[in-house]
Amino acid sequence: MDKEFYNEDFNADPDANVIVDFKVIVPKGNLNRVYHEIPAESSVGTWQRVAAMTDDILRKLSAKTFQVEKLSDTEAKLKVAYPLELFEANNIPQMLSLFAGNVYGMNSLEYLRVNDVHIPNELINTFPGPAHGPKGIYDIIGIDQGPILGTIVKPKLGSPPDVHAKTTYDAWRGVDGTSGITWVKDDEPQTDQDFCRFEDRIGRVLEYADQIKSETGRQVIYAANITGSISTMMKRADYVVDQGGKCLMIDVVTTGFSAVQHIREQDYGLPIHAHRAMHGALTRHHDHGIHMKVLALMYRLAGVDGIHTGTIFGKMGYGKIEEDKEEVLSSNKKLMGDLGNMKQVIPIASGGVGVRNIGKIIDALAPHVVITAGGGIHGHPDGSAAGATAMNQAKDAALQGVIEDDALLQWAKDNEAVELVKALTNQS
Ligand code: RUB
Repeated sequence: MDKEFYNEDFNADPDANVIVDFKVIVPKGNLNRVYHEIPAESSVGTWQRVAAMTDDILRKLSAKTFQVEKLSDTEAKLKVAYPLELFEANNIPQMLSLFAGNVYGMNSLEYLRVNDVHIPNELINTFPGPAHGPKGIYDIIGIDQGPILGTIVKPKLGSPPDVHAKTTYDAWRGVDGTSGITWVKDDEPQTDQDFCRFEDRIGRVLEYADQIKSETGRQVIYAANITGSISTMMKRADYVVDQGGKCLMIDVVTTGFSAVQHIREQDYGLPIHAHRAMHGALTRHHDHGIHMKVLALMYRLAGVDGIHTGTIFGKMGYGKIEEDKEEVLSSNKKLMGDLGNMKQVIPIASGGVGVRNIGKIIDALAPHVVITAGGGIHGHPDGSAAGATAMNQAKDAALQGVIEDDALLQWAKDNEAVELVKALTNQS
């Protein structure tokens, strides 16, 4: 085969090319073939030469495999360079349809994984990115930095608006008005069901947010889940703005990149909390799909202000979501690292968080993180207010370096952190 799509001597200029790190697993005998086929199918080629293909098109626009690390007769890692001219400004679906499109379905491959993507600043800067970022969020709350503690109202579905709202208030308040958490999010499938209508719920919860403000001076946040069709999301966002809400939540994988880009373009003036439900369908198989850090990067371009990236302890026997620490750290780097002119995105750690493991998250991810605990707060033997206070106490302990179970219980007793003692011993 010729060197149109595979050339190890090709010097891929990182300012002029999007560079994608793939891992491939192929049936025996196919490796060399896919070094050509992946860049061909994902740029200007197809399965055979066509009459209108010119040398000029090939020279200017063909993607090229330019680095190969062969792992075995059937596995390899490759870097493929895509000329910037292939990409449209500010268009995430188009970008993904190029390098993460048809290639997943090619029958010459068994598995294909996009492990990383480099995007030149010229293209990065065509996207809006976050309007607020961590700094904007800290300003709304009136703090200098995180970690910010939060909760997801549980049960995740079924409570009527008054119960949902009162639970939110209890968690914000804690046992004494000042020891509660700051951030409350709806759960990802909670939108506008008969048992808890959107407007009723949001109205009541935001009244409680005002009450907290007048009682304690604290500005708390409610991430109201506006997920739906685009027109529905716009109506819901307007309602949240009208009611004085401070944050919009979107299930960003299930709603899709265009939907997120569209909501960002409306400039509602509120941060966007991105829930990643369904990400595992894309990210979980380590030989196939897309690494979470690549999704994190896409949502940063799209303009969310915070996104779930995991808790770091999924493989340590804690938590409930599968992930490893390196995976989470690499996603968070995509959110918080330098990226053209773009603001940062605050990582959100959630899923199976409790008083026994929150210290590990704080140790690994603080200060720039939102940590949300559902069952870990509402499962407290004395209820949601006590659970929120206990979680805050566990945070204080972690910030003093107390993380492991025995030491944490001793710390709780020494500091008369009654709610934490009860949470750790599961006694009311
Ligand atoms: C957490 C919860 C979160 C997801 C998020 O509830 O419902 O929405 O688990 O997962 P609980 P991730 O605290 O009771 O486990 O952040 O990994 O996407």
